[in-house]
Amino acid sequence: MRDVLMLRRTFALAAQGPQADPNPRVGAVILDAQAHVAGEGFHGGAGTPHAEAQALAAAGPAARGGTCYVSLEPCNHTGRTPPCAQALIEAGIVRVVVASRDPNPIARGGLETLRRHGVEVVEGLLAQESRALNREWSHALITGRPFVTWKFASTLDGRVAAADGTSRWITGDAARADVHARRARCGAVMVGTGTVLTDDPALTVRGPDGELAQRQPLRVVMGQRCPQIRADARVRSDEAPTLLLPTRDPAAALAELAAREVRHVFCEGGPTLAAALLREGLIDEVVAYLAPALLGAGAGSLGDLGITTIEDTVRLIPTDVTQLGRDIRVIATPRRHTPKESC
Ligand code: AOF
Ligand code: ZN
Repeated sequence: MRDVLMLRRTFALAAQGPQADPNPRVGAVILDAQAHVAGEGFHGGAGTPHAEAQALAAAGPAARGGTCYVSLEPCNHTGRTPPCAQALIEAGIVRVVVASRDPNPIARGGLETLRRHGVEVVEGLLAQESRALNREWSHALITGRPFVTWKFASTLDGRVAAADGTSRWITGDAARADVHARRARCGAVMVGTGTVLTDDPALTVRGPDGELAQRQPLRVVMGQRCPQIRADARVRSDEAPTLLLPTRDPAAALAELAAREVRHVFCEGGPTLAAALLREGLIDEVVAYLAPALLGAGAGSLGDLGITTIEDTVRLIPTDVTQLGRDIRVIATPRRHTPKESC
């Protein structure tokens, strides 16, 4: 009972950290030998100490003979920071309770190290909840490719632009603020070359007054027309890093991003790129902003999927419907996501 309660506390701590690539959100609690809380910690973002290291620092010598609760298996590697399994052993922790194993092939193995050093290890409690804390990160590490969110904003009749090509602004301020908040949590914002050549988007994360956020995701432009993107295109500004991927193969593009530690891709169109991803089964979530407006003509949000009969419709499972100002946001998944864990 106490194990479950303490693990829930580690989840609450983890949720205080930023949700942003490439690192997971992790929380840890240390109890001293008398089972009193001696220290707590959570991970504050890439390059900062891990949750266990924070909790150990807070506990100091009180950790000796104590228990460490942590939402994710302690790491076993020297990455941006030293291995936590070793730090727990050196601090004299005698019992470690973790909610889920680490799917990261570079970092995992902490539980074996702890057991080898005589530390009692309890695992598997609340594993689903722990993975849900880092849905996209877990997906990326388990499958080897980033989690892909496809976002679009359209009129109720599914148009993303008018017949003359104009497209600003279909949705209102609240919907646009929501888009920026979602961009901010991703490792990369991706569009096709068509979108850059016709819309010249900046693809940066900005506040309500246009001010740039401190952390900017990688801007990715994919497609064979990359060489046509002008040097003064807004996506090439120095406001954020940019990667041009002159390929039409979405799986290859995602593999390239996975190699750069991108765990969550926010795909913002256009219709050709979205269709290419969907055809390959590479879209994990759809976030649609629907404005109460009608155009009747103009480009649609999604290109040809090769579907000719209603039986082949791509059916989605809706997970959330929310009104934002006058617009409606629908979140849906193409299929249920239960990637098998290999560890
Ligand atoms: C975190 N925070 O609290 C824990 C993590 O690149 P590094 O050195 O920061 O290592 C990142 C990996 O360490 C991460 O992918 C995960 O496997 C493991 N544990 N990571 O960012 C933490 N405990
Ligand atoms: Zn660690």
